[in-house]
Amino acid sequence: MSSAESQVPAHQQSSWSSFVKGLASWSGDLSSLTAPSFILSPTSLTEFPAYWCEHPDEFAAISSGKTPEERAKLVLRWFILTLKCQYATRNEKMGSEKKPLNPILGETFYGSWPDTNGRGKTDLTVEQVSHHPPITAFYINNEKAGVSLEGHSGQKTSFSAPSIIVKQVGHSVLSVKLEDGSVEDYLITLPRLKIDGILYGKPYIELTELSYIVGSNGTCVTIDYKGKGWLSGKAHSYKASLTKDSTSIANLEGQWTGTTKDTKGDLNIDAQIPKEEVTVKPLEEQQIPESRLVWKDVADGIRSGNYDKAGKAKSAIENDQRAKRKDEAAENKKHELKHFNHVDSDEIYAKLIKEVSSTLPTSEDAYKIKREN
Ligand code: HC3
Repeated sequence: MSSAESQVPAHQQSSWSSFVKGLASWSGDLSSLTAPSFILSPTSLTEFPAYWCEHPDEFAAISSGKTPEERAKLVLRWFILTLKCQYATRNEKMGSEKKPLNPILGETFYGSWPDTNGRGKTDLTVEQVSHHPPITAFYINNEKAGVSLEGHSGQKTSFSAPSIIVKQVGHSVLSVKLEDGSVEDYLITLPRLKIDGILYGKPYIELTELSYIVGSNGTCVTIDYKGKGWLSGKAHSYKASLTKDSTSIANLEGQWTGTTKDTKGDLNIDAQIPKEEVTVKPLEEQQIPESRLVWKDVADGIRSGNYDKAGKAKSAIENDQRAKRKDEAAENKKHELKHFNHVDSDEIYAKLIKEVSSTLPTSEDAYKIKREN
């Protein structure tokens, strides 16, 4: 690598080299590895579930499908559009993938997308339900449209030179209330990530292997993610096939950051359509442990380049957390989740995963939103 290609600031070259060397012997939770300041993000991972809904109209439109086939196509369209938001927006906004803030246990993030076309408002509830290992649970709901998404996300990371491999732990379930009062569920598994560009100090995400969307209505999507050099030779390429009771409905080929063609039908997608960021109430109206308030001083320090301020604020949060856990242990008290209940085995996962994979676990735990009576 020539120094002209490197995005690492000259004065951080040696700490970046040590960080990269450290990665080679690292496996487990990357969030706790200390990284050089230029690669730090001022955003906590509890904000990331908002990426699932940066096309709120597409999300709400799912229930307008009249048949299982129509709804499955709308689910697939919405899902493909979420990929660019989830895995490429930070590159566009900040020039590269950065290291997000590691949420504290119980940290919350609330947001919404206003009703812009009569389909209703969409609300987001996020809670950090585990710190070691880090797990984030979320619930996105459009009451009027009758569409919701419930899921949790964690990561297992390893280094396979020159990339970081991130196995996503968890799954999501999209539920659609139908006119006859019944509910259709779609199990969504999460793709594997390969973080490239590390040696140059310009990390970016490529998706790899397979992910699935399995409907309780007999529909099934397999998505095969391939990087550069496959099909069109373009980055972020993928192929997806949608079937209903084994009959093919759509065959997609394209880029999840760009355009997709349906070689079977009419499900052509343009991932460049405008997205809508989540609306969050002002900081003055937030309360601890709401994410932006918890991390305010750290984020201010990172944004203004005052890393000393950021470091001190981060240590204060971590010390406070250690003291809280110690007190809980001394009092024999367990941290209570605010918005979610943990279940050892998600019934929907166990029922639907069988339809697509014999290699994925037959049962997975989950976090279910606590419903008000
Ligand atoms: C791997 C990752 C943390 C996890 C992020 C997840 C998987 C979280 C759930 C979202 O729905 C999707 C998502 C997108 C990005 C993922 C992050 C990318 C980088 C970050 C690592 C912990 C940081 C790696 C450090 C460095 C310096 C290479 O960026």
